[in-house]
Amino acid sequence: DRPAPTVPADSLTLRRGAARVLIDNWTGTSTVPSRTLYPHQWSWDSAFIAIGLRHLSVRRAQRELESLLAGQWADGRIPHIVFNPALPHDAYFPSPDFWRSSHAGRTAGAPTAPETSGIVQPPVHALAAWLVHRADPEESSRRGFLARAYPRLAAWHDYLLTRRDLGGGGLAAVVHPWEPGMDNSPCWDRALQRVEPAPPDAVHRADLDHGHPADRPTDLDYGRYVRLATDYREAGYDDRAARHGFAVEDPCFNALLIVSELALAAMAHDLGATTAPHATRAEELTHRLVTRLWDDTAGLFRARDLGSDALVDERSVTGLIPLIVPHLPPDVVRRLRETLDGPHFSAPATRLVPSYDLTGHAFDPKRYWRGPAWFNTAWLIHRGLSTHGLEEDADRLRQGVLAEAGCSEFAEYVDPTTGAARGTRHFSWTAALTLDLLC
Ligand code: 9YW
Repeated sequence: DRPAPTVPADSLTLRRGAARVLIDNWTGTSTVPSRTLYPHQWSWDSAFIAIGLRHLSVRRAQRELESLLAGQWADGRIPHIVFNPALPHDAYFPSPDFWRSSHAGRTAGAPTAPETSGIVQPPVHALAAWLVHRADPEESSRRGFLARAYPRLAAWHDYLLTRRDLGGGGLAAVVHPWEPGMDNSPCWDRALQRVEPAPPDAVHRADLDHGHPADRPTDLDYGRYVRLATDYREAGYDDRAARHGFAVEDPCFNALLIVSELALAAMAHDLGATTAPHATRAEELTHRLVTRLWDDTAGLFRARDLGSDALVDERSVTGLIPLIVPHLPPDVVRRLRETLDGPHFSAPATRLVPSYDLTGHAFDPKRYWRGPAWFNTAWLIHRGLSTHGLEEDADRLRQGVLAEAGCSEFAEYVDPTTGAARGTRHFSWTAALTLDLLC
């Protein structure tokens, strides 16, 4: 065991390093998560990136979100990828040729350009837009940033609350493991067993050109991801027509919807609207989140598999992120804090939060969302701890983020038990959220 590194004494060096990553990954209209592994625009990455960019350039942070919103569909969905038309099609798999949004998604309202994917990612965008606005309200008002973003973000949430209420319990469901943003989490293993993988020749692992196979999802995972995406495409990405082979209510996804509803409430107030529904919705969603997903025995939220209508018997970081919701019952907050400090998630060597139960049967400290610690989840939990006045815990996590980001070259993720860097380096949201925690 190595001793936990301290934050580099020179936080200016860290700030410069983080800014350099964001500058290098800026394409002129948005920021790629990684120049090599993820060379297009990703949805929740851009939201996290905008939160950091606002400290470098408010205009650029606005632009980041507006570029993403340019890919929004008429049904309100914000796609998980907006493709850069200048790149060759084999730069990333699945490419625009696979998703065919402008054709296959026409009924569901996909734009004719840009090409996008047909699935979504967690709704952290309204929170990001509000934080970007707050960074310089005058500049934002002068440019009409909120007035343009608000109706689009409200339409996005309407999509999730109507078309994606697949369980009928008032929460939004995800229909693909890429949608909760934690692709190969052990939480999805059982639900995915029901999915027949696509044949190997339908899958082109472009990710393995840039990532180590031990750090990435397996071929079997990819076969199933491709099958689910193909079936959704064949149904025209129409949630009323599609028979989803995978449908899950994810705690992190819904918690972000709640804090983003609260951000919309603040935006509506700022814009002078008097009858916006967002605060009431946030309250109702909080109640449903606790009723449908809280597991009092385990002391964390669980994903609900709508295929079996049962809570998934795995402990994952997704179940801790609802700490970010402000109006949780005090007992739930107390239990979440205990769980964070307990044997399943406490990783003193890094002070970060593993993506999956350290004692769990599927724990793998290297492989993506099956154990490694990620910086976006740490940032969300840090915000949750602060929201509930747990400043000492929040500060410990912040120190962990700054130390590990600095000594891992802004890695995509790290081994929570050693701090060893994993995945790609110079990863944008790691840099952006480091910058945010430094400011
Ligand atoms: C994919 C871009 C995305 C993230 C996800 C992460 C991974 C794989 O990379 O997804 O090909 O979409 O799991 O959270 O947004 O950084």
